[in-house]
Amino acid sequence: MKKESKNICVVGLGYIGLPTASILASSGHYVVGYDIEEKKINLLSEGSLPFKEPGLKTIFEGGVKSGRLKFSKEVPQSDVYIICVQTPLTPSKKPDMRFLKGAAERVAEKAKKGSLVVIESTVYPGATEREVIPLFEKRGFKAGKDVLFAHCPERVIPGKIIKELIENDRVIGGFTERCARRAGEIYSSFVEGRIYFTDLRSAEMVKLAENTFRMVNIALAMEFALLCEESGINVWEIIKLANYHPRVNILNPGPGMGGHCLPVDPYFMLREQKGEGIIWNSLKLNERMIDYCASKAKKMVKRGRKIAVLGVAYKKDVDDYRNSPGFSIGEILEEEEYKISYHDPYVEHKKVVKNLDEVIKTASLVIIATDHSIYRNIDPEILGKDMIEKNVLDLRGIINISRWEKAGFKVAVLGRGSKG
Ligand code: SAJ
Repeated sequence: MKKESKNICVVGLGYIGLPTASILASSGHYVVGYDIEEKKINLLSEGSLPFKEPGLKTIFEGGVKSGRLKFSKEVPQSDVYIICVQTPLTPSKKPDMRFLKGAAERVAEKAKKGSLVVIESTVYPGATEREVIPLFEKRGFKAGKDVLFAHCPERVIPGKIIKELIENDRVIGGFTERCARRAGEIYSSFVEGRIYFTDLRSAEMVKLAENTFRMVNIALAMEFALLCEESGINVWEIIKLANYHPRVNILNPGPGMGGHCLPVDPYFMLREQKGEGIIWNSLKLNERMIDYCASKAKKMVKRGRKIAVLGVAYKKDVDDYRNSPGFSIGEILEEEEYKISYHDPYVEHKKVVKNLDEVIKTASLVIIATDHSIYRNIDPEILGKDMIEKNVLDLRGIINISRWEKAGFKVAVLGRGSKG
């Protein structure tokens, strides 16, 4: 596909938008990054990054230095707009399209004939046509003719965003085939993976299907863990052995799927459907895991004792704590009069202490809530020396049980039945 420099405005400079803007600039486009948060624009304009992501600093600084990456507090006129704003859930678990509609409104005010608008935000099937396109049509633009629309969902994971933005295959859905092709010209300027074309709603549904597939499979692993605990079986042993089957890949149980994707996106799929099926029940099981894990902790130590929660990031080796099981479990225990301390080597948060000794001191229980790599090799002999009681609840199945038992710990592991 031909590679031509375009004026591109990336709307929303979060975990997806900022890396995407940086990569587009390094691929020869003239990029303006816009975000509704003025303090983020100020930070970026001073050359600072609002979050850590391997490889981002180099590409970001290269783009700024080349003059191809700039930041603005206003949405500019542009050939192409790529919208990467958050699409959370409302309290009643319905898609909250406010941020997307706000961003689309600001783009519609500046769009001109020939503009291409790509939505990367995760939306429900039909959302681009129902929530975005009318904002342009009310200004006299004809969709697919005056302004082109496409949906290109992202599928990167924190910690590998730059690499995956370049290497992952992408799906592009167009309002018309021409819309999809025009979007393809932009993405093929930096995507080394394959680009697959489809229609708008299919692309919107593909994203949801990907994350729902993963969510349901993790929920299945969680259900296996609960069943194994009841039957005195060690689920971790079962998973290891079952996965030797050439066509079986059971995922890991955990204290609850966090982040802004897996516990959220499947609700977009259920938008109009009453929840009774596998997806609904998997989401409900995921939500129950927080209470289940808190009740496991309550059975191990008396009220009023201190409990150290290790890990508040939603998954290993990242600094993102959205929908974090660690904080949710800690909050339940705090309501039951336990004293809670939080440790996390990656997360910056007022409740999080970086000094592990301080977090552990006088604790009666250590809960491992995130499978950060550094927790795998903690020395229980050292860790336990300042504890009042030596109890550990491993919610991620990562510790060496015999090593902790030898250090005098009473060990409980999610999914490991008492006789397991
Ligand atoms: N988790 C488990 N057990 C597992 C795997 C994960 O409990 O076996 C938990 C994690 O601890 C975490 C949550 O699930 O709390 C989600 O982690 P994740 O690694 O599964 O996914 P995300 O949310 O970081 O990224 C997902 C990815 N989607 C798929 O793998 C299908 C990613 O490709 C998407 O780009 C991302 O959602 C997104 O932004 O949609």
